[in-house]
Amino acid sequence: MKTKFDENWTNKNNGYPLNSKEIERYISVVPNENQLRLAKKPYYCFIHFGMNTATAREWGSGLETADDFTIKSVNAKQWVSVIKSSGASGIILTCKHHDGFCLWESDYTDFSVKNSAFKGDIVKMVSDECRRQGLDFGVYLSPWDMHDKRYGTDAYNDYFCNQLTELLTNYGDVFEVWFDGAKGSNAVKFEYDWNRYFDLVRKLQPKANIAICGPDIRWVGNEGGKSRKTEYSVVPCSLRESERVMKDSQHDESQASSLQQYKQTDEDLGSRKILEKNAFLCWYPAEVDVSIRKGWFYSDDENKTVKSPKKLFDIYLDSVGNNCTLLLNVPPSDKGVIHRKDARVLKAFGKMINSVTESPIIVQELGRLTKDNGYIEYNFDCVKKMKYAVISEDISYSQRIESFDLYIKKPNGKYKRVYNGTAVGSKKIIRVKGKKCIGACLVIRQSRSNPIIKSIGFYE
Ligand code: FUL
Repeated sequence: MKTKFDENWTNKNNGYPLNSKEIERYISVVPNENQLRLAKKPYYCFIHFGMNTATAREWGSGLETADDFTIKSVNAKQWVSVIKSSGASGIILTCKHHDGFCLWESDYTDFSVKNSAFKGDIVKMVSDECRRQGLDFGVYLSPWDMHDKRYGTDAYNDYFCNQLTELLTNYGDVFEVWFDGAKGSNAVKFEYDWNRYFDLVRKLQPKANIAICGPDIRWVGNEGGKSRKTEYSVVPCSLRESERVMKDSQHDESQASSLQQYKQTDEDLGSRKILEKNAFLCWYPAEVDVSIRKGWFYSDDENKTVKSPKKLFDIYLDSVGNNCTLLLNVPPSDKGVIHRKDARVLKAFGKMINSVTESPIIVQELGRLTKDNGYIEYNFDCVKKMKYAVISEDISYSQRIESFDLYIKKPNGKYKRVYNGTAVGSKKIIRVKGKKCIGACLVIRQSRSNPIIKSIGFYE
């Protein structure tokens, strides 16, 4: 029977099988507990701070000495409160960037705050402050180290593991460990002992997700804050290796800006066409990493490049609102504080995030759709000016929806399609721009087996 929306998902499923052995294989891939937890806290921040903050560079030279770290004070309380004001749930700190300088007093090198004018352990200051203000704490430890003489030998793998052990035992719970794939093109050839690193993280911080070169969180593929039109979390397992072999990551300092110009290559990572060719699949959700400013590290001459709240909000909708997590970098200055311009923007950005769900029209938990409810229709009690629709699949049953339409019911009773989407996943936020309506309807056009919708909400 034809419905007023022509055909719903149960009729044709766009010509794709709704169920089969092959589809069972796709939807059997689900997030583990750590990845489920991550999806519930999808927005968190990076802090790039260290030797490069003191020298106003993006990458070090490998020739710095501890004396070059001339920073005298750090206001960790301000860092955390400013970031918290934007609604972020955690902070990942660059404990050691490529220059090799350590922000904690490591027992395994002299190249740390211990031998600089700065007195104190910055990792401790930040992790303590995160806990005090209720934010999660995460660790960035650069595998590539242009300073340490052991780099390129087995002894470096031991050194790296010793440092990881310090960071993962002395600073409380760690929610994410970020392993960067970047490595200078003239760096010595060296294979990191990734499995040893991963085992250590699992042993010392079993609740931490390991990102980028790690197996839990996938790099979205650019540093410009842009996700794909369709972001699937079920992808071929081979993708977990791709950053480890450094195919697309940064090879020299000047390449950073080209990464901000996101590429459209490898647009499709998880459609049926891709999955059917791959025997091994995994849950590997994307993380969008982007800086609030041009560079990853602070420099005075980039104060003009601070993104506006509106720009950050667009990035938020395109990441958190598009089945990704968002890792927004906020670099404190050499004065040890987050610049007031960034602070102002972050607060306004936080307000914009809150505004999405501030005024609900209807929010409902749904569950499994059956053949009889191929579309879900809502009538509002009066005319509303709808601004957002937010849909979440229950990803503990994998990611199923492949195509959907959103209609509004206009005050004259006629339906109008306002959005045609593909994947939904953990969260899809649709901007409807305050359209007047007396109802709304979600029509699933294509799905891998029956969709299981956790919640759907319409907001003014
Ligand atoms: C890149 C690094 O080279 C940048 O300096 C920055 O840390 C960014 C997040 O990752 O690979």
